Amino acid sequence: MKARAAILFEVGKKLDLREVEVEPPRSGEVLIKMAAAGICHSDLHVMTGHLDAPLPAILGHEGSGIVAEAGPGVTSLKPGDHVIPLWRLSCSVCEYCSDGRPALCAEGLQIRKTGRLLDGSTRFKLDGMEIKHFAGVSSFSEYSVVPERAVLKIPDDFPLDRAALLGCGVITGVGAVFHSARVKPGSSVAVFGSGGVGINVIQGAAIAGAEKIIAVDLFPNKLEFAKQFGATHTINAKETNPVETIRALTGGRGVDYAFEVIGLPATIRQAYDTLSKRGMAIVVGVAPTTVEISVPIMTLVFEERVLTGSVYGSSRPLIDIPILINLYRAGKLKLDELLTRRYPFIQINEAYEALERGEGIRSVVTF
Ligand code: PAD
Ligand code: ZN
Repeated sequence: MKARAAILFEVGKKLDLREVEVEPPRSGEVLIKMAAAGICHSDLHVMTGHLDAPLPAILGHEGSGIVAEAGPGVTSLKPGDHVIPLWRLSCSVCEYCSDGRPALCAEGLQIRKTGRLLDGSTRFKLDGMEIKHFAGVSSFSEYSVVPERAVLKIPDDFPLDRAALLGCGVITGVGAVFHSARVKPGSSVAVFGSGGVGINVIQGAAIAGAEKIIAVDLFPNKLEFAKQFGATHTINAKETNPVETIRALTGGRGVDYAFEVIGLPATIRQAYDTLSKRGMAIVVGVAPTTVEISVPIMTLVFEERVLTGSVYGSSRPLIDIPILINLYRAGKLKLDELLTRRYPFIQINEAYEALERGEGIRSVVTF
Protein backbone atom coordinates (compact mmCIF):
# COMPACT_ATOMS: atom_id res chain seq x y z
CA MET A 1 0.00 0.00 0.00
CA LYS A 2 1.00 3.65 -0.43
CA ALA A 3 1.45 6.11 2.43
CA ARG A 4 2.66 9.67 2.80
CA ALA A 5 5.73 9.76 5.02
CA ALA A 6 8.34 12.27 6.23
CA ILE A 7 11.78 10.95 5.28
CA LEU A 8 15.14 12.20 6.46
CA PHE A 9 17.57 11.53 3.59
CA GLU A 10 20.62 13.30 5.01
CA VAL A 11 21.75 15.00 8.21
CA GLY A 12 21.22 18.75 8.02
CA LYS A 13 18.28 18.48 5.62
CA LYS A 14 14.58 19.06 6.24
CA LEU A 15 12.13 16.17 6.28
CA ASP A 16 10.97 15.25 2.80
CA LEU A 17 7.29 14.38 2.40
CA ARG A 18 7.07 11.50 -0.05
CA GLU A 19 4.74 8.71 -0.96
CA VAL A 20 6.31 5.42 0.10
CA GLU A 21 5.35 1.82 -0.46
CA VAL A 22 4.46 0.07 2.82
CA GLU A 23 4.67 -3.73 2.76
CA PRO A 24 2.13 -5.78 4.73
CA PRO A 25 3.08 -6.85 8.25
CA ARG A 26 5.02 -10.10 8.47
CA SER A 27 4.94 -12.68 11.24
CA GLY A 28 4.60 -11.02 14.66
CA GLU A 29 4.07 -7.53 13.24
CA VAL A 30 1.13 -5.15 12.90
CA LEU A 31 0.30 -2.36 10.47
CA ILE A 32 -0.71 0.81 12.29
CA LYS A 33 -2.70 3.67 10.77
CA MET A 34 -1.20 6.64 12.63
CA ALA A 35 -3.52 9.17 14.22
CA ALA A 36 -0.96 11.53 15.76
CA ALA A 37 2.81 11.81 16.08
CA GLY A 38 4.67 13.83 18.71
CA ILE A 39 7.31 16.44 17.96
CA CYS A 40 10.14 15.31 20.26
CA HIS A 41 13.60 16.84 20.31
CA SER A 42 15.23 13.42 19.79
CA ASP A 43 14.08 13.38 16.14
CA LEU A 44 15.53 16.87 15.78
CA HIS A 45 18.82 15.53 17.19
CA VAL A 46 18.80 12.98 14.33
CA MET A 47 18.12 15.73 11.77
CA THR A 48 21.03 17.81 13.11
CA GLY A 49 23.36 14.82 13.43
CA HIS A 50 23.53 14.89 17.25
CA LEU A 51 22.05 11.41 17.37
CA ASP A 52 23.11 8.67 14.97
CA ALA A 53 20.48 6.77 13.00
CA PRO A 54 20.65 4.75 9.80
CA LEU A 55 19.36 6.88 6.88
CA PRO A 56 17.31 7.43 4.82
CA ALA A 57 14.67 6.82 7.45
CA ILE A 58 11.12 7.69 8.34
CA LEU A 59 11.55 9.45 11.68
CA GLY A 60 9.08 9.76 14.57
CA HIS A 61 9.13 7.72 17.75
CA GLU A 62 6.17 9.23 19.62
CA GLY A 63 2.79 8.32 18.19
CA SER A 64 -0.60 6.71 18.43
CA GLY A 65 -2.93 5.03 15.98
CA ILE A 66 -5.26 2.21 15.11
CA VAL A 67 -4.25 -1.30 14.07
CA ALA A 68 -5.14 -1.71 10.37
CA GLU A 69 -3.84 -5.25 9.88
CA ALA A 70 -2.30 -7.95 12.07
CA GLY A 71 0.41 -10.17 10.57
CA PRO A 72 0.56 -13.97 10.89
CA GLY A 73 0.86 -15.24 14.46
CA VAL A 74 -0.20 -12.00 16.12
CA THR A 75 -2.37 -12.87 19.11
CA SER A 76 -2.55 -9.80 21.34
CA LEU A 77 -3.80 -7.25 18.78
CA LYS A 78 -6.48 -7.08 16.11
CA PRO A 79 -7.62 -4.56 13.49
CA GLY A 80 -9.42 -1.65 15.12
CA ASP A 81 -7.40 -1.71 18.34
CA HIS A 82 -6.20 1.71 19.51
CA VAL A 83 -2.48 1.58 20.22
CA ILE A 84 0.72 3.36 21.14
CA PRO A 85 3.88 2.10 19.39
CA LEU A 86 6.83 1.87 21.79
CA TRP A 87 10.31 2.94 20.75
CA ARG A 88 12.03 0.10 22.58
CA LEU A 89 10.49 -3.31 22.25
CA SER A 90 10.75 -5.81 25.03
CA CYS A 91 11.86 -9.38 24.24
CA SER A 92 10.62 -10.17 27.78
CA VAL A 93 13.25 -12.89 28.36
CA CYS A 94 16.69 -11.23 28.33
CA GLU A 95 18.50 -10.29 31.52
CA TYR A 96 17.23 -6.69 31.40
CA CYS A 97 13.63 -7.42 30.42
CA SER A 98 13.43 -10.04 33.16
CA ASP A 99 14.66 -7.40 35.59
CA GLY A 100 11.96 -4.87 34.56
CA ARG A 101 14.35 -2.77 32.43
CA PRO A 102 12.99 -3.21 28.90
CA ALA A 103 14.60 0.04 27.71
CA LEU A 104 17.91 -1.84 27.88
CA CYS A 105 16.64 -4.84 25.86
CA ALA A 106 19.20 -5.99 23.28
CA GLU A 107 16.56 -6.75 20.62
CA GLY A 108 15.12 -3.25 20.97
CA LEU A 109 18.59 -1.78 20.59
CA GLN A 110 19.16 -3.91 17.49
CA ILE A 111 16.15 -2.30 15.76
CA ARG A 112 17.31 1.16 16.83
CA LYS A 113 20.84 0.60 15.52
CA THR A 114 20.04 -1.13 12.23
CA GLY A 115 16.85 0.72 11.30
CA ARG A 116 15.44 -2.67 10.31
CA LEU A 117 12.81 -4.86 11.96
CA LEU A 118 13.70 -8.11 13.73
CA ASP A 119 14.03 -10.20 10.55
CA GLY A 120 16.65 -7.74 9.29
CA SER A 121 14.54 -6.07 6.60
CA THR A 122 12.40 -2.94 6.28
CA ARG A 123 8.74 -2.59 5.31
CA PHE A 124 9.24 0.79 3.59
CA LYS A 125 10.41 1.34 0.01
CA LEU A 126 10.70 4.40 -2.21
CA ASP A 127 11.17 3.66 -5.91
CA GLY A 128 12.60 0.27 -4.95
CA MET A 129 15.03 1.82 -2.41
CA GLU A 130 14.95 0.56 1.18
CA ILE A 131 13.83 3.24 3.69
CA LYS A 132 14.79 2.60 7.32
CA HIS A 133 12.54 2.47 10.37
CA PHE A 134 13.41 4.88 13.17
CA ALA A 135 13.45 3.23 16.60
CA GLY A 136 11.03 0.65 15.19
CA VAL A 137 8.22 3.22 15.29
CA SER A 138 8.45 5.63 12.31
CA SER A 139 5.37 7.53 13.38
CA PHE A 140 5.95 10.22 10.73
CA SER A 141 4.08 8.07 8.23
CA GLU A 142 0.38 7.56 7.59
CA TYR A 143 1.02 3.83 7.98
CA SER A 144 3.84 2.02 9.77
CA VAL A 145 4.67 -1.61 10.50
CA VAL A 146 5.70 -2.28 14.10
CA PRO A 147 6.56 -5.52 15.96
CA GLU A 148 3.65 -6.73 18.10
CA ARG A 149 5.92 -6.74 21.17
CA ALA A 150 6.50 -3.01 20.77
CA VAL A 151 2.82 -2.05 20.78
CA LEU A 152 0.59 -1.16 23.71
CA LYS A 153 -3.19 -1.43 23.34
CA ILE A 154 -5.02 1.46 24.99
CA PRO A 155 -8.73 2.02 25.71
CA ASP A 156 -10.81 3.00 22.65
CA ASP A 157 -12.21 6.08 24.36
CA PHE A 158 -8.82 7.59 25.20
CA PRO A 159 -8.02 10.67 23.05
CA LEU A 160 -5.45 9.57 20.47
CA ASP A 161 -3.66 12.92 20.18
CA ARG A 162 -2.85 12.97 23.88
CA ALA A 163 -2.10 9.23 23.84
CA ALA A 164 0.77 9.96 21.45
CA LEU A 165 2.54 12.04 24.11
CA LEU A 166 2.49 9.11 26.53
CA GLY A 167 4.72 7.11 24.16
CA CYS A 168 7.81 9.24 24.79
CA GLY A 169 7.67 12.66 26.43
CA VAL A 170 5.44 11.78 29.36
CA ILE A 171 6.78 8.35 30.21
CA THR A 172 10.38 9.55 29.82
CA GLY A 173 9.89 12.52 32.14
CA VAL A 174 7.58 11.02 34.74
CA GLY A 175 9.46 7.70 34.59
CA ALA A 176 12.78 9.44 35.28
CA VAL A 177 11.22 10.71 38.53
CA PHE A 178 9.46 7.48 39.56
CA HIS A 179 11.92 4.84 38.37
CA SER A 180 15.36 6.38 37.79
CA ALA A 181 15.50 8.78 40.75
CA ARG A 182 12.66 7.40 42.90
CA VAL A 183 11.99 10.91 44.20
CA LYS A 184 10.87 10.86 47.83
CA PRO A 185 8.03 13.00 49.23
CA GLY A 186 9.28 16.22 50.80
CA SER A 187 12.50 16.30 48.77
CA SER A 188 13.98 19.09 46.65
CA VAL A 189 14.29 18.83 42.88
CA ALA A 190 15.93 20.96 40.18
CA VAL A 191 15.01 20.50 36.52
CA PHE A 192 17.31 21.89 33.83
CA GLY A 193 15.27 22.30 30.64
CA SER A 194 11.52 22.80 30.86
CA GLY A 195 10.64 21.56 27.38
CA GLY A 196 8.36 18.71 26.36
CA VAL A 197 10.20 16.12 28.47
CA GLY A 198 11.39 18.42 31.28
CA ILE A 199 7.86 19.61 31.99
CA ASN A 200 6.94 15.97 32.61
CA VAL A 201 9.82 15.65 35.06
CA ILE A 202 8.29 18.66 36.81
CA GLN A 203 4.80 17.19 36.94
CA GLY A 204 6.22 13.80 37.95
CA ALA A 205 8.07 15.45 40.83
CA ALA A 206 4.85 17.20 41.88
CA ILE A 207 2.94 13.87 41.83
CA ALA A 208 5.78 12.27 43.84
CA GLY A 209 5.31 14.93 46.52
CA ALA A 210 8.55 16.89 46.13
CA GLU A 211 8.47 19.97 48.32
CA LYS A 212 10.67 22.24 46.21
CA ILE A 213 10.68 21.99 42.40
CA ILE A 214 13.03 24.47 40.76
CA ALA A 215 12.66 24.80 36.99
CA VAL A 216 15.48 26.21 34.85
CA ASP A 217 15.14 27.36 31.24
CA LEU A 218 16.13 30.18 28.91
CA PHE A 219 12.62 31.20 27.85
CA PRO A 220 10.06 32.98 30.07
CA ASN A 221 7.15 31.13 28.39
CA LYS A 222 8.69 27.75 29.35
CA LEU A 223 9.04 28.90 32.94
CA GLU A 224 5.39 29.99 33.00
CA PHE A 225 4.39 26.50 31.81
CA ALA A 226 6.71 25.03 34.46
CA LYS A 227 4.73 26.81 37.19
CA GLN A 228 1.45 25.45 35.79
CA PHE A 229 2.91 21.94 36.00
CA GLY A 230 4.08 22.24 39.60
CA ALA A 231 7.35 24.20 39.72
CA THR A 232 7.59 26.11 42.99
CA HIS A 233 10.50 28.28 41.75
CA THR A 234 11.76 29.22 38.30
CA ILE A 235 15.15 30.42 37.11
CA ASN A 236 15.91 32.05 33.78
CA ALA A 237 19.50 30.92 33.15
CA LYS A 238 19.97 33.86 30.76
CA GLU A 239 19.52 36.25 33.68
CA THR A 240 20.90 34.51 36.75
CA ASN A 241 23.44 31.81 37.52
CA PRO A 242 21.29 28.72 38.14
CA VAL A 243 23.82 26.96 40.38
CA GLU A 244 24.17 29.91 42.78
CA THR A 245 20.42 30.56 42.77
CA ILE A 246 19.56 26.91 43.51
CA ARG A 247 22.10 26.84 46.36
CA ALA A 248 20.56 30.05 47.74
CA LEU A 249 17.02 28.63 47.43
CA THR A 250 18.05 25.57 49.45
CA GLY A 251 19.87 27.48 52.21
CA GLY A 252 23.26 26.45 50.74
CA ARG A 253 22.48 22.74 51.03
CA GLY A 254 21.75 21.90 47.40
CA VAL A 255 18.98 19.72 45.99
CA ASP A 256 18.31 16.03 46.50
CA TYR A 257 17.73 15.44 42.78
CA ALA A 258 18.80 17.43 39.71
CA PHE A 259 17.46 16.37 36.29
CA GLU A 260 19.17 17.47 33.10
CA VAL A 261 16.68 17.39 30.24
CA ILE A 262 18.58 19.28 27.53
CA GLY A 263 21.69 17.27 26.56
CA LEU A 264 24.55 19.75 27.03
CA PRO A 265 27.78 19.14 28.99
CA ALA A 266 27.51 22.60 30.59
CA THR A 267 24.01 22.01 31.96
CA ILE A 268 24.85 18.46 33.07
CA ARG A 269 27.72 19.97 35.06
CA GLN A 270 25.35 22.62 36.46
CA ALA A 271 22.93 19.89 37.51
CA TYR A 272 25.76 18.04 39.28
CA ASP A 273 26.98 21.25 40.95
CA THR A 274 23.57 21.94 42.51
CA LEU A 275 23.46 18.62 44.41
CA SER A 276 23.39 18.17 48.15
CA LYS A 277 25.46 15.47 49.83
CA ARG A 278 24.17 12.09 48.58
CA GLY A 279 22.22 14.02 45.93
CA MET A 280 21.55 12.43 42.56
CA ALA A 281 21.92 13.99 39.09
CA ILE A 282 19.86 12.24 36.43
CA VAL A 283 20.76 12.93 32.80
CA VAL A 284 17.83 12.56 30.39
CA GLY A 285 19.11 14.89 27.64
CA VAL A 286 20.90 13.27 24.72
CA ALA A 287 24.21 14.43 23.19
CA PRO A 288 26.42 13.24 20.31
CA THR A 289 28.35 10.02 20.99
CA THR A 290 31.73 11.78 21.19
CA VAL A 291 30.68 14.36 23.80
CA GLU A 292 31.98 13.78 27.33
CA ILE A 293 31.45 15.37 30.73
CA SER A 294 33.66 15.73 33.77
CA VAL A 295 32.87 16.20 37.44
CA PRO A 296 35.13 16.70 40.48
CA ILE A 297 36.10 13.39 42.07
CA MET A 298 36.21 14.96 45.52
CA THR A 299 32.48 15.71 45.73
CA LEU A 300 31.64 12.43 44.05
CA VAL A 301 33.51 10.54 46.77
CA PHE A 302 33.33 12.65 49.91
CA GLU A 303 29.76 13.81 49.38
CA GLU A 304 28.64 10.48 47.91
CA ARG A 305 26.90 12.23 45.03
CA VAL A 306 25.38 10.09 42.28
CA LEU A 307 25.50 10.80 38.55
CA THR A 308 23.34 8.57 36.38
CA GLY A 309 21.40 8.48 33.13
CA SER A 310 17.81 7.63 32.35
CA VAL A 311 16.56 6.05 29.13
CA TYR A 312 12.82 5.87 28.43
CA GLY A 313 12.28 6.86 32.06
CA SER A 314 13.83 3.51 33.16
CA SER A 315 10.23 2.44 32.82
CA ARG A 316 8.21 -0.60 31.79
CA PRO A 317 5.93 1.03 29.19
CA LEU A 318 3.48 -1.88 29.06
CA ILE A 319 2.83 -1.46 32.78
CA ASP A 320 3.56 2.21 33.29
CA ILE A 321 1.61 3.80 30.42
CA PRO A 322 -1.67 2.27 31.71
CA ILE A 323 -0.78 3.78 35.12
CA LEU A 324 -0.28 7.18 33.44
CA ILE A 325 -3.66 6.80 31.69
CA ASN A 326 -5.28 6.24 35.08
CA LEU A 327 -3.46 9.23 36.60
CA TYR A 328 -4.74 11.41 33.73
CA ARG A 329 -8.28 10.15 34.23
CA ALA A 330 -8.01 10.85 37.95
CA GLY A 331 -7.06 14.46 37.14
CA LYS A 332 -3.53 14.03 38.50
CA LEU A 333 -1.54 13.99 35.26
CA LYS A 334 -1.86 16.95 32.88
CA LEU A 335 -2.04 15.98 29.22
CA ASP A 336 -4.57 18.46 27.82
CA GLU A 337 -2.40 21.41 28.92
CA LEU A 338 0.74 19.65 27.64
CA LEU A 339 -0.48 19.45 24.07
CA THR A 340 -0.07 23.09 23.08
CA ARG A 341 -0.31 22.72 19.27
CA ARG A 342 -1.68 20.41 16.61
CA TYR A 343 -0.34 20.67 13.05
CA PRO A 344 -1.57 18.87 9.94
CA PHE A 345 1.04 16.27 8.96
CA ILE A 346 2.17 18.27 5.90
CA GLN A 347 3.36 21.04 8.24
CA ILE A 348 5.81 18.80 10.09
CA ASN A 349 8.85 20.93 9.20
CA GLU A 350 7.04 24.03 10.55
CA ALA A 351 6.36 22.09 13.76
CA TYR A 352 10.10 21.42 14.14
CA GLU A 353 10.97 25.05 13.40
CA ALA A 354 8.60 26.10 16.20
CA LEU A 355 10.29 23.60 18.55
CA GLU A 356 13.67 25.14 17.69
CA ARG A 357 12.29 28.62 18.44
CA GLY A 358 11.13 27.38 21.86
CA GLU A 359 7.40 27.81 21.22
CA GLY A 360 4.79 25.85 23.19
CA ILE A 361 5.49 22.71 25.19
CA ARG A 362 4.63 19.65 23.13
CA SER A 363 2.97 19.52 19.75
CA VAL A 364 1.74 16.74 17.51
CA VAL A 365 1.13 16.34 13.83
CA THR A 366 -2.19 14.71 13.01
CA PHE A 367 -3.02 12.55 10.00
P1 PAD B 1 12.68 20.59 24.07
O1 PAD B 1 13.38 21.31 22.97
O2 PAD B 1 11.20 20.62 24.11
O3 PAD B 1 13.21 21.10 25.50
C1 PAD B 1 14.52 21.49 25.78
C2 PAD B 1 14.43 22.70 26.71
O4 PAD B 1 15.74 23.03 27.17
C3 PAD B 1 13.87 23.93 26.00
O5 PAD B 1 12.78 24.45 26.74
C4 PAD B 1 15.05 24.88 25.98
O6 PAD B 1 14.66 26.24 26.04
C5 PAD B 1 15.84 24.44 27.20
N1 PAD B 1 17.26 24.80 27.16
C6 PAD B 1 18.11 24.74 26.12
N2 PAD B 1 19.36 25.14 26.49
C7 PAD B 1 19.27 25.47 27.80
C8 PAD B 1 20.20 25.96 28.77
N3 PAD B 1 21.48 26.19 28.43
N4 PAD B 1 19.78 26.18 30.03
C9 PAD B 1 18.48 25.96 30.36
N5 PAD B 1 17.54 25.49 29.50
C10 PAD B 1 17.95 25.26 28.25
O7 PAD B 1 13.22 19.09 24.00
P2 PAD B 1 12.55 17.77 24.64
O8 PAD B 1 11.99 18.11 25.95
O9 PAD B 1 11.74 17.09 23.60
O10 PAD B 1 13.86 16.87 24.84
C11 PAD B 1 14.83 17.23 25.81
C12 PAD B 1 16.02 16.29 25.76
O11 PAD B 1 15.61 14.99 26.19
C13 PAD B 1 16.58 16.09 24.35
O12 PAD B 1 17.99 15.99 24.42
C14 PAD B 1 15.98 14.76 23.93
O13 PAD B 1 16.71 14.13 22.92
C15 PAD B 1 16.06 14.02 25.25
C16 PAD B 1 15.19 12.80 25.33
N6 PAD B 1 15.71 11.75 26.02
C17 PAD B 1 14.99 10.61 26.16
C18 PAD B 1 15.58 9.51 26.98
O14 PAD B 1 15.06 8.40 26.99
N7 PAD B 1 16.67 9.79 27.68
C19 PAD B 1 13.71 10.49 25.61
C20 PAD B 1 13.18 11.59 24.95
C21 PAD B 1 13.93 12.75 24.79
ZN1 ZN C 1 11.19 11.30 22.37
